[in-house]
Amino acid sequence: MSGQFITVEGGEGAGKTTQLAFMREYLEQRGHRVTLTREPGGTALGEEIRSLLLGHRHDGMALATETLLVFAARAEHLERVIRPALAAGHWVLCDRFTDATYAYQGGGRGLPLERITILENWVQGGLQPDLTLVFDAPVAVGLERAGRRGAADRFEREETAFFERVRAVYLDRARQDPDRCRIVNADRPVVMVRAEVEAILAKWLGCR
Ligand code: Z5A
Repeated sequence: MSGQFITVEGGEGAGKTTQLAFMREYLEQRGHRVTLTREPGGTALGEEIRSLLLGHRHDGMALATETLLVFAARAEHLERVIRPALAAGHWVLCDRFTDATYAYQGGGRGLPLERITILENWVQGGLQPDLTLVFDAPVAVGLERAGRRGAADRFEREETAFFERVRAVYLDRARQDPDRCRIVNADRPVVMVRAEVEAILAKWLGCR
């Protein structure tokens, strides 16, 4: 089987990183070679861009700057990590991708979605994830979990309404694209979420 591109999405503290480790284990146990990566980031330059985006040195960043930085990091990531890994037959597991831009810059910050689509078409050239898991939990639940990690990043300082808009866009996109997206109820204990994720992967693998 050729490489597959799987992304995980969701609001803060939805449990993406936790479940990605289980997903990697599940796929490797079935003989797949896995490249686990994240956005923004995934390359040396991308991680530098990530620290500009998440840190507090540039709190007054223009929305266009923020969006272009996200796509600059994505262009590097696609060129240096994602496309080569897929070409080598790896399964790429990516913690956030372009759905996050629609959710955060589009939903959260109000950037017209068609501008994101222009950048998406340019930078991705038609490449889309084969499968996207959207981890969904009430905003308060996710923020409480994320808060356990300590200092808030530039996004985590936003007000609750921002995260409600982010959540709404994620759910909307997932419902509009059911072939690619699965919504996972993340407001349950880790083991229950893991069981659902593995069931989704098992079914999906069975159809490949
Ligand atoms: N961003 C953007 O604006 N535009 C874009 O295009 C992209 C990103 C790609 C970085 O994301 C930021 O970049 C992000 C949007 C923006 N906003 N922020 N902040 P990130 O993925 O690095 O940051 P994050 O969403 O804050 O990730 P996170 O906090 O690491 O959340 P998570 O990965 O979903 O959760 P976790 O680390 O697995 O779990 C968090 C805690 O909850 C931890 O203590 C776990 O042990 C616990 N946990 C996990 N699952 C459970 C369950 N089921 N029950 C109870 N406790 C749990």
